[in-house]
Amino acid sequence: MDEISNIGANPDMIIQTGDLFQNCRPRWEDFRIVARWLSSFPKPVVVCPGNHDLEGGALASVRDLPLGVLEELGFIRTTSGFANGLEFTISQWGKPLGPGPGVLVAHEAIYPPDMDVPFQHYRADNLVALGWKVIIVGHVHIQARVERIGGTLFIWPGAISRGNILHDWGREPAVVWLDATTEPFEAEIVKLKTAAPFAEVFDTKQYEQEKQTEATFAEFVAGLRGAQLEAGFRDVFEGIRQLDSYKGLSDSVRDYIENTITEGLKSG
Ligand SMILES: [Mn+2]
Repeated sequence: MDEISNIGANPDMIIQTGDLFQNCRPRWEDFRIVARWLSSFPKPVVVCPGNHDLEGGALASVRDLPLGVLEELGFIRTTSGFANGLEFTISQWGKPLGPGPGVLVAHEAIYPPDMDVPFQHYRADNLVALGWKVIIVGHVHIQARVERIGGTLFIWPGAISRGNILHDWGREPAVVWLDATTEPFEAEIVKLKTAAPFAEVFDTKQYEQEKQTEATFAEFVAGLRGAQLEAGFRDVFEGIRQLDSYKGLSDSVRDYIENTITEGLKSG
């Protein structure tokens, strides 16, 4: 992170293209690490909320989530507008892309025309007609790449890890330096020298454990559905708290349940 903030000639702004968190309700320790990192930057940090940062991909949920707290604290901006004289628009995952002409920061699945992927996605060459000067892409996990197609400069900033939480792709972690001081804008891939190995970035063991407890919880709730109808929300969830299997759940799953209970009790 220190290396990123020192890249180039002191960046005016750092753009993070989404999925700042793996889970939109990260553990408190993880949230604190991210908040400390963000607060160390003297310049604006713009975050395009990703699908992992939001509940059900809905931007409205951001106010109730850690990402919204970071914005409220002034550490990040998640809205479109002007920053350092640069006009930009943010489009989070799953939303239609509107027309240019400034800089679009999008968390959508946008792939270069030579990559044919077997799932729903935008092809970069089909977006040229929208007229953006620059489209900066999140969500996809491809190696950092910069490509000018027609009048649009496409930037896939890559990721600052060597893979994702499930796969070590051995990719070279990089960021992209965008020079927006002269037209046309130019961009350059900068490989990170201090990036940590996959095994140090991801706690895959803990992730697998959390997945298991989530699966157990899902089965548990499915089994309770009938009982919930008969006994009512309050009785069932008070009952859940007393169970031994509840005590065995991971902290993040328990926090989630506690929030659900609190919200549920409020709405009667
Ligand atoms: Mn994503």
